[in-house]
Amino acid sequence: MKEDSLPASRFQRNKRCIIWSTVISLCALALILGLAIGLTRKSQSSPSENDALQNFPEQFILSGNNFTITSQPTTRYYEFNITQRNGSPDGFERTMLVVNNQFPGPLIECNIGDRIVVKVNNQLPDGQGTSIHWHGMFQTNTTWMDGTVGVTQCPIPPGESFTYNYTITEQRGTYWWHSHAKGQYTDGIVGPLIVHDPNEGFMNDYDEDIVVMISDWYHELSPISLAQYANADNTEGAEPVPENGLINGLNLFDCNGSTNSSIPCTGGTQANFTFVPGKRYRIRLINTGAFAEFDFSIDGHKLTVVEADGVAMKPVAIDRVPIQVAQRYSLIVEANQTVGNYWMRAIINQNCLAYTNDALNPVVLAAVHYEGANGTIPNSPDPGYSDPVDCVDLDPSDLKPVDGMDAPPYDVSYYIEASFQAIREDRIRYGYMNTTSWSPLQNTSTLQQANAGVTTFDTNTQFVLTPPDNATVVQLIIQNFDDGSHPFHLHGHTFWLLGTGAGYYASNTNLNTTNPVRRDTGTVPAFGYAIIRFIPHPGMWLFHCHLVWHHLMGLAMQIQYQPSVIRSFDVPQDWKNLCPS
Ligand SMILES: [Cu+2]
Repeated sequence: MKEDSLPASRFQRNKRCIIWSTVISLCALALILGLAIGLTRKSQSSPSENDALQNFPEQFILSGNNFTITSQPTTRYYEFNITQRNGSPDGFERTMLVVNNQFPGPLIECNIGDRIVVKVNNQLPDGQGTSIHWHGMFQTNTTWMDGTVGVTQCPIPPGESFTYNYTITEQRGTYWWHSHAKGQYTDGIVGPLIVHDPNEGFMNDYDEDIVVMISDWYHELSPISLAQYANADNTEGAEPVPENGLINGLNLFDCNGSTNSSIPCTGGTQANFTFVPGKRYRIRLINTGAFAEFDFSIDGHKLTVVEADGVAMKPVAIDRVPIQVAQRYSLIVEANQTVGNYWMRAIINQNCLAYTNDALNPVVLAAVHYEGANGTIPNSPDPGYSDPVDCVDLDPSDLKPVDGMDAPPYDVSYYIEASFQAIREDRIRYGYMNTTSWSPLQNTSTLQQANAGVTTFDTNTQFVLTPPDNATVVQLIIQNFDDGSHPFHLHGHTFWLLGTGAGYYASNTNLNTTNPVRRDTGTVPAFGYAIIRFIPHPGMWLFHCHLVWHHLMGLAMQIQYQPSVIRSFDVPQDWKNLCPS
């Protein structure tokens, strides 16, 4: 899609007029109806402390609201107002950071080829800069729109705005967006990003399309949890353990387990889904959490995996899916069981947690209600699952991309050691990629510097790997010296995952180059290794463990590709202005 072809044609403008007048008429009708039946929902654009935090389950049912799946590109405009407020997704009230007064945040639903324009208004209190990262988006020729504080931009200061503007080419499937400033997404700045494509290949294999976001949930703001973790007394490096888990932003909580009786606690509600007997559902499963790995299942139903991280996979039917932080799967589920009510289970794998939190019920449930069933509360028996011993991905050998591509030979290969070490004077354990522990640059970003012609970076905090300009395929061997596994995410790319294993990578380690899984987030096992290959494109790309606590302690590095092209990028002035000169 060329940029100059994007301005709307008269036909499109007329069409847009018709759409807008339809939208306006529908809005007016909805308003009248809303008033008539006494709906109390407030305007989404003017949140105040007194409004209840909004959860809109209807936004998780895709292709509603007259959305049309088409290959005709358009521009979609959004406005995100980011505020700090109280909320109680599971009935336990805490301070949250949210977009448009809703949690989970607004759905971005679009078609391949669409231009996405999001004006982000930072209405957070002083000192809290923010950004939005579009997880999994390639950002081809728009690396500055990747939304990563300290890497591709400076934070949007409180009271100010920044408009993201990028085009989604050659990508379809299931993505998400989240703040990439400190640990803010853990506090509520998250939402789904779905890209439709009429040529995705399996649109005829399902009738309904729904989003299921699962996440762990902490009852403290992320800076408080981080302070517990980043502490010299925490010699074992025990990561904070969540108090709960959520499905589409909801769950119950046992208020008796709450230690502070002065904090309002109502016990919450569970998410619920309605199945029409005989219909087939595409579930877009997204782990938007901070730390916990989940195993997802629906009692009595097979799950057929057809997509991982935006890449269509040959169908494989399984009973439960392990999903690491930041990963996504599309699962096709047929409502082919006896009409009744069934539990959807997202179970936190406690073998991946550093300690037991008595407040945590690791079995996170939602109700799947068949239309016509008696009652709504599931009574399906507990399948008696136990937690997998290892905190690893769904077996990569189960995932075969439909669009088969063998991993090409690499032009350059790098060996990277990931570790946690308490070697500084403060005795705090930091994450290292080789000898560098990442922390974001202040008042600038590596991309800003690279665009201005800077070629060397502060190696204390920035490990910037610059492959040769003519390297078309880059290989990374990541050797993990930590007792925890790490779901690594490469910004702006999907990579081939050629192999993972326990122990040390060796030159005779068996690599699978025959149509291996391609994804954007893959797990390096505890005391193990992973080998990935990717085709780099110009820009500055963060490569980091997506477990928030590990990332914040420095387990991150950057790939800089073709610095001369980065220097030639005509970056927008408002982007430059984010960094104080
Ligand atoms: Cu990690």
